[in-house]
Amino acid sequence: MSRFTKYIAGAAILLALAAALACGNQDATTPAQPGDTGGTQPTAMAQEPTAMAMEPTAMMQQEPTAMAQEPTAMAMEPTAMAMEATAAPTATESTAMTNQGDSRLATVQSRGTLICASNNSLAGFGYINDAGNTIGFDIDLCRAVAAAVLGDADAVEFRPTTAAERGPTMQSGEVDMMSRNTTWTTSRNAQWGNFAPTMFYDGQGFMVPTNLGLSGMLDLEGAAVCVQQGTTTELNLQDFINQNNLSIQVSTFPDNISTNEAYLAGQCDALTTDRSGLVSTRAGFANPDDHVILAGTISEEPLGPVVPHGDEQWYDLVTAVMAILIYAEAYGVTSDSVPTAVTGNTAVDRLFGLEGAYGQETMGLSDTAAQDIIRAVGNYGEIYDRHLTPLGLTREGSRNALWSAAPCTDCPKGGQIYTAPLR
Ligand SMILES: N[C@@H](CCC(=O)N[C@@H](CS)C(=O)NCC(=O)O)C(=O)O
Repeated sequence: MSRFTKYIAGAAILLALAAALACGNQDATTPAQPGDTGGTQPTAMAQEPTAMAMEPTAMMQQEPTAMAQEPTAMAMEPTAMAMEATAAPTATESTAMTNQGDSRLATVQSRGTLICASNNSLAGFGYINDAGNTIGFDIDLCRAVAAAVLGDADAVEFRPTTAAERGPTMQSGEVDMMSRNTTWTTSRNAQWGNFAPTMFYDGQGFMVPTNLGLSGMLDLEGAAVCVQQGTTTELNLQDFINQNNLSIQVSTFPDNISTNEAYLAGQCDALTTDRSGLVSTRAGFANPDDHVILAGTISEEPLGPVVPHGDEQWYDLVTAVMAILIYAEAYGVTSDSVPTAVTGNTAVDRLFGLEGAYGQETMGLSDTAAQDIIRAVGNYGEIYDRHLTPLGLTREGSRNALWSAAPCTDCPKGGQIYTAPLR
C-alpha cells in the first residue's frame, strides 16, 4: 500500500485516453521539459567543431491521477530474472531464416527485403504514424542498411517486437537485425546476438505526477512503481530498491500500453523506463505538465542495434553502416550534399567510394554504398533531428553529441557518438 494520496476522479476518462497511447504518442510534438536529454552529460558544450569535425569536405563545405491504488489483476509480480532469461529459439520454418550455407547478406539480397525487428509504439524511436508507416530514429537504421545492401531504403519488412519477445526473436534467426531501443548488455550480447555500436546513450529514470511533489528518486520510498517486463528496466529497479533499502511496490506489465494505462489510471505512483522513453511517453500525454521526470538516472542504457550471431560479415556490414552515418555527419555531408565526383578531401572521397576504400569488398558492400545510404536517410545528425529533436531530446551538450562536438580543440570532450574510422 502506497503512502501516497489516493485520487479517483476522472479515472474512467483517463483509461479511455490511455488506450490510445503507446509508450509514446504517435503525434508526440510536445516538447520535453527543459534540459531533458536521453543521456545527460553535465557539461554544456559543443558549439564549435574540433579539428576532426572541421575536416573540409570540399563541396560542402497523462491526467495526473496521482492516485496510488492497489495493482489490479493485470499487474504481475516482478519477474525480472525470469523475463530477462532467454527462451530457446522458436523459429521453425521461417522463410526469413538464413538458408544453410548462405550468408545473411546473400539471403537478404535474394529475398529483396531486409527483415528488421522494431518497436511500433515508441514515438520518436519506432512507431506507426498516421499514414500507417513505421518511422523513427531506430527505424532509419534499418532503412540505411536496406539502402546499403538493396539500394532501396524502403525495402524493409518491420517486425514489431515487444520487450520480452526480443531474445527469442533474435535467437530464432527470423530477423536480419533488430533496431529498437534495446540496451546492450553482456548477457544479451552472448545470448541474443551481437550488438553493433550504440546509437543512443541513455539511463533509466522515473516519471511521477507533478502534484505528488516529489523532489528526488529516493522520495519513492513507499511508492508503487509501474514497469514493463522483459526489460533491463525491471532488473535495474530491483537493484535500486535493494541498494537503497527502499520499500517499493513493483507492478509489472507485458507491454507499453498496459504499463502506461496503469500509470495513468493511478495504479502506480511512478512509471520507470529509459529516460528517452519517459520523454516520449510524457509528450504523448494529454497534459504533459502534470507529469514530471525526476532528476537523475539509476543505470546505464546504451541503446543499439543487434544482429544474429554467426555471421561476422553481416555484423561488420551493419557496423559499417553506423560508421557511415556518423562520419558523414562529422564531415558535414548531408542527404542533399552527397558527392558523386572526387572532392579532393581524402576522407570524404573514401567514405563515398570515390577514391580509396574502407573494406567494402570484404563486407559485401558496393563501393558507393555510402552515397545510397546518406541520400536516402541522411547522416546521423539529420536522423536525430528528424525524430528526436522534436520530442525535446536536446542533443547539444548531451552524451549523444558527436565525439568531436567539443567547445575547443584543447578540451576535447564531445559526446559519445563515436565509432570505427572508415579506412
Ligand atoms: N532499454 C530497455 C527498455 C526497452 C523497452 O522495451 N522499453 C519499453 C518501454 S518504453 C518498450 O519500448 N516497450 C515496447 C513494447 O514492449 O511493446 C531494455 O532494453 O530492456
